[in-house]
Amino acid sequence: MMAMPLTLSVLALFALLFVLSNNGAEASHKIYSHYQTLSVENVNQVHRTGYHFQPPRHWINDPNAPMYYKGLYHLFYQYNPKGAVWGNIVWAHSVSKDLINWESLEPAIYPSKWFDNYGCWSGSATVLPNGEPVIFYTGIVDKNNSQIQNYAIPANLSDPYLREWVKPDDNPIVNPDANVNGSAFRDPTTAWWADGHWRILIGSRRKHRGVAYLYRSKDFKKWVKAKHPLHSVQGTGMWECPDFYPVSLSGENGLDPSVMGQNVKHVLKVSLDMTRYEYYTMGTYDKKEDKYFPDEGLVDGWAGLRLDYGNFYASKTFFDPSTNRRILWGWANESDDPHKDKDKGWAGIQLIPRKVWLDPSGKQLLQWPVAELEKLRGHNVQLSNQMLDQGNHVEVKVITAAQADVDVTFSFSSLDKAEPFDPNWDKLDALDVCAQKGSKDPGGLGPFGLLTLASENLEEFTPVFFRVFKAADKHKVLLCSDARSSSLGKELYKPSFAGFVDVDLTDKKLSLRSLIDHSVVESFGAGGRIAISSRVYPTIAVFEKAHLYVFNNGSEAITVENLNAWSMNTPVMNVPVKS
Ligand SMILES: *[C@@H]1O[C@H](CO)[C@@H](O)[C@H](O)[C@H]1NC(C)=O
Ligand SMILES: *[C@@H]1O[C@H](CO)[C@@H](O)[C@H](O)[C@H]1NC(C)=O
Ligand SMILES: *[C@@H]1O[C@H](CO)[C@@H](O)[C@H](O)[C@H]1NC(C)=O
Ligand SMILES: *[C@@H]1O[C@H](CO)[C@@H](O)[C@H](O)[C@H]1NC(C)=O
Ligand SMILES: *[C@H]1O[C@@H](CO)[C@H](O)[C@@H](O)[C@@H]1NC(C)=O
Repeated sequence: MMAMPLTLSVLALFALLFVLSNNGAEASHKIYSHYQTLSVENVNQVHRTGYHFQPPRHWINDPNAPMYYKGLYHLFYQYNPKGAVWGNIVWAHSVSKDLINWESLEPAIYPSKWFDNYGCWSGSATVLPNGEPVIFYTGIVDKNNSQIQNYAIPANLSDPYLREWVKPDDNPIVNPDANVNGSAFRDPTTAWWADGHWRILIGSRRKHRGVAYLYRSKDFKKWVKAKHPLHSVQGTGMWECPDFYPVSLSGENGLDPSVMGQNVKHVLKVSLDMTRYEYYTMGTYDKKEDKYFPDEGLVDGWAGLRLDYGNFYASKTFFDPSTNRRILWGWANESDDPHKDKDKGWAGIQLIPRKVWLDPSGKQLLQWPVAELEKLRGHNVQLSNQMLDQGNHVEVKVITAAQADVDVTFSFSSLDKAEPFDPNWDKLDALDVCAQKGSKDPGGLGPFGLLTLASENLEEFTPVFFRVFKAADKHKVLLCSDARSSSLGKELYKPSFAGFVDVDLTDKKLSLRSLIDHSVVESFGAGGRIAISSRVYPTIAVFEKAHLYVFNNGSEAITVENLNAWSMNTPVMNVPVKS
């Protein structure tokens, strides 16, 4: 009688061990070992993007070490050269003159030394004062995912493509000490210089506390851990991909990471492995204490400000000295499952690079797609002073609605019909408010906005819309990018992504820009005060069957004051550099 259950439990134990040994210490990416090395020949084109960054095939994740060097933008990224799921990670490498047309090179960094034999994970570039770039990255040294920090330098500084990278034998630069969790210790930042020392951050956790460890160096070679982390927050779990940089209190120009002083505020962004979302705060960097203090009133945790309220992770900025901009890259994963990614032969895109700067209010960052993107704009259609009564939708015709850029300003004559804001919603994520108050539920002031990637009879559509609420003391504006009706396809992740945007409604206008690209809708509300990206997979609304509409489902009439839509051309996307 005992034999059966015992056998079963032994089997169960083996199954459990199998799962554990596969998932192990790396919480970030589920492991599908049988797909990891299943090279793809036939790539399914249906949902591939036209102008977002992606390689011809296979899996990508974090953007790494973006930089500008000798007239070229460089982007490295986590890449599986052997399959369409996470695994076998190398640093793929691409270059561009304009951040939009990209040529690919051979992978720059891949496992080859004892200090990175089990993986070359994310990191950053620092361009030293003499103009020489150095990359810091996380090396995996054993099957337990033990993590250390390494550096790599260009083999030939005269080569603007920086084709070849050398990993010197005096690596690593940083080993975890006994107080650091060595399997949660990764993603070194760009270095900054202050008071006679270089400094970097490394993301980590101490039990449930998210931590940004600080390391200092006089010579950029020997790095010593500071007594205190730069910053840490209880209950936030592993901090991945920290990003720390100054922003100017006046104007839109970006700053070199080492700029300090009166006219500067600092930004700390972290990617939370536990939620797979990011948040940021702004605050003061006390370089004497080497500590960072978020501004009062900002939420330093789950519910903090986000660079993007949708599908956006492992982001990283860099300073572009050629245009004095700070530019942000972020990764968007797929919303289908790994079996489908295996079938379609690819997974992951980088979102359009964005310029970031401080809002004049000092209370948040602003973002806008880099101006270079506008070079791809083709055929243009305009609408102006188009009235939208409740229940109306009007088509924006004669553009390629599956691959488009739309910029629209809506106006209304009064705020009176704004619906009451339920105080209980303060406890909810905006995504849940959007789930309750979607585009289909008629409202007062809103829902109004765009229906993107819509089929002609609206069996499928991804609405991006505003809803304005009246709270006790002020109006609250919700921007929602709702994937729930985006596809008739089953077993997809279809979140009702949303965020509240702090915007002045005195002029009774709200603007929206959406970058629509086959399986991604990347939207910027109120002039870049909020961004939301959704990945969606329509089954009917593909290629020329995709339509674009403006709509209003609120009782307050809305005017499309001005709308510009462009068909977007396809850039050079990761064609190999001719040698
Ligand atoms: C991995 O971790 C296990 C459990 O802590 C330990 O027994 C083993 O020696 C480690 N292996 C390596 C290669 O460090
Ligand atoms: C270094 O790069 C320059 C510019 O591309 C090239 O002319 C030169 O041959 C390279 N040197 C070596 C040693 O490869
Ligand atoms: C160390 O980090 C790993 C990976 O995140 C985690 O599984 C483990 O629980 C951590 N250990 C401690 C003591 O926090
Ligand atoms: C507008 O509201 C009507 C009535 O609830 C609904 O049938 C329709 O789907 C809504 N339109 C959109 C775009 O959600
Ligand atoms: C992207 O995929 C969805 C659906 O599988 C997950 O729910 C997200 O957690 C994941 N996001 C990241 C950043 O990995």
